[in-house]
Amino acid sequence: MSGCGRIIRGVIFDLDGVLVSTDEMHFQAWKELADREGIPFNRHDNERLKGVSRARSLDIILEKAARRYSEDQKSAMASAKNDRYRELLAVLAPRDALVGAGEMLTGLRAMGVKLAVGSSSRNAREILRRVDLLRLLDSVVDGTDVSRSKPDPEAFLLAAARLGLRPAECLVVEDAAAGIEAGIRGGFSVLGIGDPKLLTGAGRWLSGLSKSGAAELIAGW
Ligand code: B16
Ligand code: MG
Repeated sequence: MSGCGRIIRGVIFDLDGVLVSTDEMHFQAWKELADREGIPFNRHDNERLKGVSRARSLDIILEKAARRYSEDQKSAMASAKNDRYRELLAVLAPRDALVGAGEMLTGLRAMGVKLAVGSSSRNAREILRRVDLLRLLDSVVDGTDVSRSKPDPEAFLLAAARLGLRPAECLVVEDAAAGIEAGIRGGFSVLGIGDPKLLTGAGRWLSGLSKSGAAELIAGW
């Protein structure tokens, strides 16, 4: 939503695809698992996994499986994928924050804007620590804090509550269709990061956080 004369007092950032990109690591870990099981999985399929939970990601991958898996087998597969993903995360360092992310957080903080992350990832805190952005945030809501993952607005609503703000006072910044939908359903102003054709419903779009100043980001909603 934009053009309603809202004053933005808080910004809730999605993590993966907005502040940092671990897409390639998620893809590699899922691809290795799919190959082991003989399940077709390519980069096009991978697009559907962005922003959704680990369990839902596995269900999407298993749509193309030739056999059925028990809940115990699925839980073991999700856990094996996460072990591999965490091995890959070990190389993450401050240089891996996306261009403009640190500057945007620093600029907004200097203006007194409250800052949170609302991520589906259960690894969000560790990722933020590795890229040295954790210290710039007032609150982090991750996949361990919510029972319903995006497109449900639970993560963003909890983040706003922790900032002491109403949804109408917060801007959600998201790169995935599921997250844009979550922001809209929660009553937030929503900025899309990426291709407007894939992110319908956002009030505005940017190709990345380096394309805007902090004051510009929150003005005019
Ligand atoms: P994990 P976000 C999401 O992070 C990723 O976009 C999505 O691909 C992943 O499946 C999900 O986190 C869960 O991640 O397996 O680490 O719990 O975009 O919501 O920050
Ligand atoms: Mg994302």
